[in-house]
Amino acid sequence: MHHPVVIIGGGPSGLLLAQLLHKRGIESLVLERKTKAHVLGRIRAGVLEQGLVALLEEAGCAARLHREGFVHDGTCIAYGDEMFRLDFTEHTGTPVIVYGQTEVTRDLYEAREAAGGPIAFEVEDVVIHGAETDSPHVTYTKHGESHRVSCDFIAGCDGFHGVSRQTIPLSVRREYEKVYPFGWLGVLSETPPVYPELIYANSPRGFALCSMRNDHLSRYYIQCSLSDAPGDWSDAAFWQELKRRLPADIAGRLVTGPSIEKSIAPLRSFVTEPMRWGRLFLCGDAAHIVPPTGAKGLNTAASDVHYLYTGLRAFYESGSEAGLEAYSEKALARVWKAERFSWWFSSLLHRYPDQSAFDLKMQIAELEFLRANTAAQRAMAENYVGLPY
Ligand code: RFL
Ligand code: PHB
Repeated sequence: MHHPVVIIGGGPSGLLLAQLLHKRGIESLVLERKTKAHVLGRIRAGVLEQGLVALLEEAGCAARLHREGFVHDGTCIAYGDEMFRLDFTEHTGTPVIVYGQTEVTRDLYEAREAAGGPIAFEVEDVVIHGAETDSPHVTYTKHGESHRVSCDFIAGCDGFHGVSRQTIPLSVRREYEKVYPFGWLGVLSETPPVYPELIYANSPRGFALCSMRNDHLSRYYIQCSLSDAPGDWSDAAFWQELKRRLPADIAGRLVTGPSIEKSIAPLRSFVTEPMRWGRLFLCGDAAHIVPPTGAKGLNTAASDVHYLYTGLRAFYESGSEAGLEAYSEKALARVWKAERFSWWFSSLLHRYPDQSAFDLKMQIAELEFLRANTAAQRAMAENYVGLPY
C-alpha cells in the first residue's frame, strides 16, 4: 500500500492537514490510535484565531463554525473585585471565535468521511521507518493484523504522547520544558455563561476562567493542586470555589448546575527542536505544548499545519522543496512567540507556591499597567488574536 502522505494522529492537526491536502488533490492516510467517539469526547480548546478559521474555510469545514460560533471582540481580566476589558477589534481589527475544539474536530471528521478519505482507527504499534531516506514507510497493527504503508512524507500529528517525536534520535532532538506547579480543573455545565465574554481572573485563591461553548453551555476552570483528582471536587465545592475567585458582582450572577464533564489538566510549556527529521514533520502538540492560559495550543497547531501544507503543496505542484526545507525554522519562530505569550499570561494570573509578597505586588502592578496603557493592551491583543503566519 502507498499513500503520498501518512498522517499519524486523527486529532485536529492531522485532520485539518488531511483535508487541506485533499482539496489540492494530495491524498493521505490518517492513522488514529483511539476510536472516533473517544477523540470527540475530549473537551479542550474553545478559542479560535482568525488564521485557524481561514484554514478551516480553505478546507471547506467552516460553515457550521460561522453559523454557531460566537464572535468575541474582546475579553475581560479580573483581579480581586476589579475587572477591565481588553478590546481586540479596537486594537487589532480582528476578533476571535469561540467554538469548541470538539466541534472543529467533528466538522473535520464529517468532511473527511464525505470525501471518502481513509482513516484507520484503533491502530497500535505505529512505527516510522526510514524517515531520513527518500522512501519512508510506516508499519502498524489493527485488530491483530500487521500493515505496511510506503509514503513520500510522514506528518507526526500524534500529540504530546505520540510516537513521532520519539522517532527523532536524541542526538538530533533538543527539548525545552517548564512544568508549572499546579493544574486546571475544568467543568462543563449546561448553564448559561455568566458573562458574554471570557473572564480571566487573578484572585488571592488562585486563577479562574469563565468561558463558554454556546448560550446554554458554559466552560469554567479553576487553578488546582497537582495532587487533586476530579473526584475530589464535588460540583458544589467547585461552584463555591469559582465564586470566591470572581469579582462579587460576577459571582452573584453565576448560574450553577450539574457538571457534565470534569477533568484536570496539568500546565506545561514544552518545545522540541527541530520539528523536521528527513521526511518526518512534527505538527501541533507532538512538537510543543503551551499552558492553556492564552488559548494558543490548537491555534499554534494550526499555524504548523499551514506551513506544512504550503510546503507539501509546493512540492507536489512544482517540485519545489524550499517550503519543506524551511518548515521547522518557520514553524518554530511562531511557536516560540506563542510560548512566550502563554508563559507570560500564565505568570500574570496564577498563584505560585513560592510567590513572595513582592511577586504578588508585581502581578498587581502589571495588571494595573495593562489596564491603563494602550500600548500594553495592543501588544496583548495582537498576541491573543494570533500573530501573523
Ligand atoms: P491532539 O489533539 O492531542 O491529537 C493527537 C491525536 O493523535 C493520536 N495519537 C496517535 N495516533 C496513532 N498512533 C499513535 N501512536 C498515537 N499517539 C497519539 C491521539 O489519540 C490524538 O487523537 O493533538 P493536535 O491534533 O496537535 O491538537 C492540539 C490541541 O488538541 C491542543 O493544542 C489544544 O487542545 C490545547 N488547548 C487549547 N488550545 C487553544 O488553541 N485554545 C484553547 O482555548 C485551548 N484550551 C487546550 C485548552 C488544552 C486543554 N487540555 C486538556 C490540555 C484547554 C485545555 C483544558
Ligand atoms: C476554553 O473555553 O476551554 C478555554 C478558553 C480560553 C482559554 C483556555 C480554554 O485560554
